[in-house]
Amino acid sequence: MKIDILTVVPDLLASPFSHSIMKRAQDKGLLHVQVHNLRQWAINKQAQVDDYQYGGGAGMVLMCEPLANAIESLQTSTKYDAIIYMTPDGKTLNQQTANQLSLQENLLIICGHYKGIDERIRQRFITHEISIGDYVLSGGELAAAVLVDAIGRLLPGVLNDETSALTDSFQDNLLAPPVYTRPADFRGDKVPDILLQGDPRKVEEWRYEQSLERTKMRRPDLLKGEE
Ligand code: 6GU
Repeated sequence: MKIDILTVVPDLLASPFSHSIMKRAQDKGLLHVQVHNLRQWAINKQAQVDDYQYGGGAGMVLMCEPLANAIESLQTSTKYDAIIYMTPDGKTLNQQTANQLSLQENLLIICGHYKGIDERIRQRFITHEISIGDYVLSGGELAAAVLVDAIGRLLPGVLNDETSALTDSFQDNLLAPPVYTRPADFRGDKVPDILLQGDPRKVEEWRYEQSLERTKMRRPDLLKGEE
């Protein structure tokens, strides 16, 4: 999968994909993330990409021309399956959306900044608008990093058996069960016996019960099929 990201602050996205699982995904050739600086498509020598909003009010808006030129220029070499705008008024990201997007070949992610992007760009080019939760970030970059991570780890071959996405929280609308490692006795707090006894069927059953219990207590909305 190829993911292009368009931003006015490319430095913010320099590190998130250069470590751990995202790095491995790229090293294996399963994921290719490319960050593009919107100022490459600025409208003048001042490298202008934003302007005051019509009607007045605080905050700058990313202008139509740099965005349109950037998107169209990237489209000459890539046919995008989705053009995603990261915005707090978008649809809240969940595992189902991450799963669906992980099946695509080419994604373009646009990061807003300041007050956002001109509405006409949203209507003309954007196919998906995604938020990562009900709070406001100062730009879409960190949200884009979250989205790429959530998608990237689902690509076939990225995770090995031990880190398999199949046992994640949310993958079956249940939270993950508690986990333990050595020692079996930490200051008198013991690991549940069933995990030490070596019966895989019993372990699986116990984990499922724990998942269910934890979901009932912490996220009953998930059991009702809500989001
Ligand atoms: Cl995608 N962008 C911004 N600026 N703030 C957010 C967000 C996105 N998702 C939640 N808050």
